[in-house]
Amino acid sequence: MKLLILGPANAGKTSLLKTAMENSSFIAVENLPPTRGIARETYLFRGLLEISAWDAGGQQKYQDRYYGSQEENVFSSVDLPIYMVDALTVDDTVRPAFDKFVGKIIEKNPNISMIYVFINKIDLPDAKEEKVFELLTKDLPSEIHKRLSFTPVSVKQGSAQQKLIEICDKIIEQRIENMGKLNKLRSIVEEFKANTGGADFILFNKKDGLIITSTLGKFTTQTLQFITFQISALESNVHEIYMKVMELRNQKVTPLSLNTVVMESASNFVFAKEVEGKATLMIVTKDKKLESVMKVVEIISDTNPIYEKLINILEFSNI
Ligand SMILES: Nc1nc2c(ncn2[C@@H]2O[C@H](COP(=O)(O)OP(=O)(O)OP(=O)(O)O)[C@@H](O)[C@H]2O)c(=O)[nH]1
Ligand SMILES: [Mg+2]
Repeated sequence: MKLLILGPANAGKTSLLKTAMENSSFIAVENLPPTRGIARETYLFRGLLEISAWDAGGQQKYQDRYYGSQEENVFSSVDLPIYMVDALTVDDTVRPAFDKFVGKIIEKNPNISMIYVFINKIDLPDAKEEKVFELLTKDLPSEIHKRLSFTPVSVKQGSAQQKLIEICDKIIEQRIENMGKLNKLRSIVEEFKANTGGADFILFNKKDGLIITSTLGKFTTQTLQFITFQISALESNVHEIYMKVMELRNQKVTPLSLNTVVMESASNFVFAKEVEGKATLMIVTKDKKLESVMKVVEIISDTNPIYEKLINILEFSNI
């Protein structure tokens, strides 16, 4: 997991990492020299979570490089972005530097869920954490604000370390939970395969089009760009005819939805089915035998208990 901590010089970034991750006391790190460029360290947090910590020295000459030649390296693939400012500095350099950081993090990591902002040194009598908070949030668009989490902290008193540890614990929890879900999803697609005489199932995450799991293991492919099925004209036409048929049969009309498409090759059928707006299941039948095809249709029916299990897991996950 890549942690990037950036912010103005002297804010307390290195002090935080050393005390939270290396078990050093604050006194032991009180006379740290300014960090020159990026200092990288790897920690195994709680023996579980490997953290690659990128501590970005805040002096201007280094900052220019982060947003220049080193941009791709510094800002890409960040899992945990932290911006640290001190609570003493309220001047007109603070906000533009912050906006630049937030903008770059979101640009390079569009799926990032949270950017943490630590307003440090609140132990000092001149600390103005509320003013700094106001300065950083004034006229901030709400879609940006909701991705930011502000915390007034003190590395000296230990609250910054507590907060960082809390964040890392949450990441561990989330990962363990997701692992469990992933294993369950994997076993469900295997169950599908066993019940359909060997069809292959590939489950795609709808949001990014990436494979969640499949009966072919992990493999890379182009993202599935089937964002939503659209066939509006045909759909309304089919709907009308369907209603007529049901009327003639004296059967109840229930809503029709376009959630499955079927394609055919000389030797297979290929199904793509939307799963509760969260995922798309792609199925390649083993052959074109009636039995193989019927089994697939049966398994992806909303009332099939294994299919229901799949829906339940996806419903409560944020994979
Ligand atoms: N009073 C007080 N001082 C702090 C706190 N956190 C850090 N400091 C002091 O602030 C100074 C700068 O700390 P660093 O951790 O080196 O700051 P930095 O953000 O890494 O600075 P650069 O590497 O230059 O970007 C040191 O003298 C720290 O002891 C705090 O919570 N309270
Ligand atoms: Mg430093």
